[in-house]
Amino acid sequence: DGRTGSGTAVVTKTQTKAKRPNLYRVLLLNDDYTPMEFVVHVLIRFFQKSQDEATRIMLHVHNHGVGECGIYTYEIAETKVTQVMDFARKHQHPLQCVMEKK
Ligand code: TYC
Repeated sequence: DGRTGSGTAVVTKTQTKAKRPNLYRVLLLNDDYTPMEFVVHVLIRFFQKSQDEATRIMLHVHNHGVGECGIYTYEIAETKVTQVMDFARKHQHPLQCVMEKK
């Protein structure tokens, strides 16, 4: 009824502004040891890239040091980073995957 036990009125405003979710960029970092084919596989498996797009991104990371895998909401970005880091560790590759606020 709009009143708390303390007799204080509570006014709730209907949400009007559509608020955009915070987005995060998931990045792969270059290193000297992870095989190129492994990185391509990671991009296909965890980021739904085609063979050609995965190869393009892998070569970009190889040549520039860092590259974008995708842009996601916080929870999804965090899940991707964990999946890639667990997969790389399992195969004993030093591949690093990080997220940054867009
Ligand atoms: N630089 C690695 C090599 O020459 C390939 C590589 C690409 C590693 C992208 C990591 O995120 C990476 N084998």
